[in-house]
Amino acid sequence: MLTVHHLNNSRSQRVLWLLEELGVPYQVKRYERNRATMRAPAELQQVHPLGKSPVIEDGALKIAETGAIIEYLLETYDSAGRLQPPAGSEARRQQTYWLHYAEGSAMPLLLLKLVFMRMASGVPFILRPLVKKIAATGQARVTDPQLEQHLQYWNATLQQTGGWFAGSAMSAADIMMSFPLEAAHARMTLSRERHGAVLDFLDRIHARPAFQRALDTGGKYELLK
Ligand SMILES: N[C@@H](CCC(=O)N[C@@H](CS)C(=O)NCC(=O)O)C(=O)O
Repeated sequence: MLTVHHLNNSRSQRVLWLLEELGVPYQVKRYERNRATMRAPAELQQVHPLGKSPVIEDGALKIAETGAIIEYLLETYDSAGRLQPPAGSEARRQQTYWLHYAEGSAMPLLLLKLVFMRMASGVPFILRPLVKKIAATGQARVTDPQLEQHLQYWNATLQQTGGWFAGSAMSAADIMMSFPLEAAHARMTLSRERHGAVLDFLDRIHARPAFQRALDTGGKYELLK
């Protein structure tokens, strides 16, 4: 049976959700982050040299990187095209774009924001005000204006397509993009006025039975707001 190496509160939630949407049987091997460092346990390095999640094993195959996993699952278990627009269509091209964009463009910025947010923790008391100031400046000058630009881009895209990232129906692009949207919601202040379509998207995906089943399987997901 297909195995998902799943880290709590992580990107691998998307893989569980996709498997639930497709109705593919799977089992989960759970790993817990270190509460102080938020790093994955060293045990995950026995699964993959980078020790990151998600990784899946399907028979003799072992696949890492969410985008690569999602492409493999679509090719192998979605011959009916339930979660991918037809090959050659403009919507399919859009799906490919968002599958790459999520980890290539959105997540590096969101990770930098997280680094700034946590920069002062663990720093000696005497240095803390200075480090806090540096972190606040980094957010004000670097991450926050760019993240707002990305948020506006997502909002406009979702408004234009009627609520989904690639074409007029839900696709794997929405599953891939769910994590940057969750992370942005957790790390930025979103408003109905400026980010209404993004917030509606999150409400809509959270209400899906397959999303809820994936939460039951994956355990507590603290990025949810
Ligand atoms: N681009 C990779 C990123 C993988 C990644 O950074 N995973 C995080 C979970 S959100 C992780 O395992 N972090 C634990 C650690 O770095 O120790 C993917 O999408 O699969």
